[in-house]
Amino acid sequence: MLQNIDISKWTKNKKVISWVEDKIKLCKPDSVHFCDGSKEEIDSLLKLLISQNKVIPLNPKKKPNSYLFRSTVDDVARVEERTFICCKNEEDAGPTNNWKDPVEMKNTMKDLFSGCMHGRVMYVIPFCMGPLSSDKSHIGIEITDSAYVVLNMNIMTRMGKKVMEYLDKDIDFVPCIHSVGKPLKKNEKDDLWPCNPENKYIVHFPEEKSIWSFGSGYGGNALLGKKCFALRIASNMAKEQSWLAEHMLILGITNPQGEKKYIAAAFPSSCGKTNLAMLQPKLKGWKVECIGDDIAWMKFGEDGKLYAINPEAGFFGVAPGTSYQTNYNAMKSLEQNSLFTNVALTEEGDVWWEKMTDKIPDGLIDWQGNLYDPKSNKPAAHANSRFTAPISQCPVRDLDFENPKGVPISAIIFGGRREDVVPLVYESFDWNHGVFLGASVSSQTTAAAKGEIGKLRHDPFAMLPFCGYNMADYFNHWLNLQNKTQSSKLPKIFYVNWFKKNENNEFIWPGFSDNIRVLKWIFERVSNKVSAKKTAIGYIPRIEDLDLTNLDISKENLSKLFEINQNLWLQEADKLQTYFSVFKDKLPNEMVNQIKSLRDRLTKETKCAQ
Ligand code: TSX
Ligand code: MN
Repeated sequence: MLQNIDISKWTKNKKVISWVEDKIKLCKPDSVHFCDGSKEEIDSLLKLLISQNKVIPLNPKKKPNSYLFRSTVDDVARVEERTFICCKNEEDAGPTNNWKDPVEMKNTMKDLFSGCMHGRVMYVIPFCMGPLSSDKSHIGIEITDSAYVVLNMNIMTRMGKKVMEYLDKDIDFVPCIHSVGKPLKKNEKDDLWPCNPENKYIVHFPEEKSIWSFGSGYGGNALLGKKCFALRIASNMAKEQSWLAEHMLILGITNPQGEKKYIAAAFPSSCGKTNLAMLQPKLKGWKVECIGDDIAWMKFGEDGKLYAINPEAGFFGVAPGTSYQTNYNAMKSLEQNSLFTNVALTEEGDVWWEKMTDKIPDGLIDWQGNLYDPKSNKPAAHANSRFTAPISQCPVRDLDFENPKGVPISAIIFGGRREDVVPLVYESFDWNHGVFLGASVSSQTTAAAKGEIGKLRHDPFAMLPFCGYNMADYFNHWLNLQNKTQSSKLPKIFYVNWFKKNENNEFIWPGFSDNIRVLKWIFERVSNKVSAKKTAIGYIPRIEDLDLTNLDISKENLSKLFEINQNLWLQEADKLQTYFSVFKDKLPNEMVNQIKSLRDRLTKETKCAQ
């Protein structure tokens, strides 16, 4: 049984003390552990998990200080249908979120959490999203009964003792409570991956800015600093305080003359965001450096420019597809001090996943712990298996990653996976048109498990599962930002598509390292060094302005890459209008105007050069 715990020894912050006391009473853990983030703490947690067979230490000669976790089959991904935004008015959650009344939901959660940590340790994790000393950063505390969560939060956030001085100064925090939802009876043996698949709830209270998560131990469901806090709750804070919390990578790009600019980019899943964030450029003299691969918090600086920080401290990346060929810098980042979830295990005690190497190693153990049969037609690693690696280990991490000011953003890129219609790159006419491009982000599906392959899915700003309020209000928030600064200070907005195919169903653009050619054009557009061709959908590069040095691509393929088909684009406008109709009269008029102007430009066949 739990003795009285004196929380005031841990912090002077009254709000923290009463919140933690309250949750101890509610969850009734066997003991409470206040995380300090020390090496000793992490090592002893690992020792405990190893003794319980809940983690497999990898071969230190292959992956030093790295560990493999295996989840159960019913807990392998985020659960969007179990994710809720609980604000007073349903309309404030909007048509793209699941809404529940906050009072009702709070009662449901209190019932679920009541006694849910019986037989377990309650870990209290103070964490900071963003550099510790930054005025753009925000603090949270996650209460959890999962040691896996503690280990991951230790890589993904700045956590532990270093955060306490800020809490002691009475700085506000976002309370986050998580439980795997599997209390243990006396002498009951624990599962290797405890969870409660029948009762998963990922719940956000945007008005009080708190998070309650129950029943899942996986990724974004359980590491509450990431999608729940840094996107869903932070998007609400951002709306109230005129900043942006976005599902964007941040990269620095330096030209051969040593001039540097920063770019933020938003893509739906399976478009290779992590690959772009740490790209190895093909063009001589160009350099790309990584600030982050998933989330950007952007606020206006005193100079009127938009400054971005990465609230995270690690990569929680999809493993399959990652290789030294497709993403050398990610592979270097995960060579040590990393965690792996649901990947395959080799005979040598190393990790493996699909497309890591051409040859499938002999004697693989699959993600469920069974000997792998390459003839089974099933993958050895789960399609959503993950690596957790510190950004500090990324060979091309940007030195300004820890800069509390953040980095000035010169360009914002949106994109999606489209076999047809959308050209390799185009630039918006102005801010309103750029916001329209963000709102129109869509991607064709790749995963066979989720509906048909190739189906078009709208995913505005790549924020569909992550916007913590009405998406129509979010469009409006983006439109309003232009009133906060001079238009010359705003980033230029672009749209890219690496995935156009030819009539033989082959990708036309080589992608990956060659994407630097597109980034170069964007860089030079931003510095007004290169011209563009005005079309009905936006500005596209003149072929002679795109650096195609040492690239073997035919004239036909090139023209196909930049073809704008009037009929297909009119259909595109129709599809978008249909999609936007879910927002009813909440949709900003400007979005309606943008569709109308697009149709007008397409039908007027504007082919005027500029
Ligand atoms: O990440 C990708 N990027 C961005 C890289 C910085 N991928 C992988 C997407 C799944 C996550 C890409 N796939 C990209 C891309 O630019 N392009 C493609 C399509 C493609 C795939 C293979 C080849 C060319 C294009 N070529 C060969 O396989 C030889
Ligand atoms: Mn993401």
